[in-house]
Parts: sequence; structure tokens; C-alpha cells
Amino acid sequence: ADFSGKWTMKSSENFEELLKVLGVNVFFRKMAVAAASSPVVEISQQGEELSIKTSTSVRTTNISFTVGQSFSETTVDGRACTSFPRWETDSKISCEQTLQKGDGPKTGWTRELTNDGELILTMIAGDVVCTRVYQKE
Ligand code: R13
Repeated sequence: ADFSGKWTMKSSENFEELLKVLGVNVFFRKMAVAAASSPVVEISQQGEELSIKTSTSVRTTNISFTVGQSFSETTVDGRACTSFPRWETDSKISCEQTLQKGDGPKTGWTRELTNDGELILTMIAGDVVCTRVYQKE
């Protein structure tokens, strides 16, 4: 599967609940929810190597990784973690995160390319699953 492209979001579920279970207070939650309603995601992929830039007005993240190799990133609430991405199917990457310090709910994400050309991102914290659907710009 090739995730490359510039993606815009068409729907999002449970993003605020995700931040809530991670302990983010209401002020920062509202700020994050507003900003995360119109993100732009740019992905470049060469084989097993992906770079994902996620831009909003208040926060932009860049990750680069090779599927099958651990890397450092931050959880959605901004805590340093070690991530391990692997192929769950040939069109879905599943990534488990481990906090570098302290503890909190178990977190991770998946990114899947659907047959109709959409990108489905899930972000997981404890028993909350946030689902965000992206389409190519
Ligand atoms: C601000 C500070 C407070 C914390 C926070 C968390 C997340 C975000 C912003 C903030 C945003 C996240 C966007 C995620 C996206 C994910 C995706 C709680 C640290 C800066 C308010 C904006 C777009 O769809 O890949």
C-alpha cells in the first residue's frame, strides 16, 4: 500500500474523549479540538519508510519511521514515547506506544488505506478509540 499524498480530514469521532482519558484539562482540550478540526496531513512513503507531517494552526508534528523498527514520537497529549509500527494487513499499519517516563493509559494508533482511497486513522488511549477519516486533497 502507498500512503503517499496530501490528505484532508472529512470526519472525526471521539477526539475530545481521547484527550479527556489522557487527563488533558478542558481549556487545552477545547483548544486542541478546535485546531484539530482542520488538519492537513502530508505523507511520503518509499517502501517500508514513511514520513508523516500533521499540521494544524497550533501544533505540527513530523514523524519518520520504518515499519518494523521502533522510533521516538509523542503521544497525542505530548508525552515522549517509543513507538513500534508493524503491518497489521498489507494496507494497515498498527503502532503500539510505550511512555518513556511515568504512566498513563495504554496508547497507540493505526493507519489504514481503504479500497475507496480513504485513509483511516485511529488513535487509541485506554478504552477510547478516536477515528478520523481522511481523503486525498
Ligand atoms: C495544544 C496544547 C495542549 C495539548 C494539545 C494536544 C493536541 C493538540 C494540540 C494541543 C492538537 C492535536 C492534533 C492532532 C491531529 C491528529 C491527526 C493537550 C498538548 C497545542 C492545544 C492540535 C491533527 O489527525 O493526525
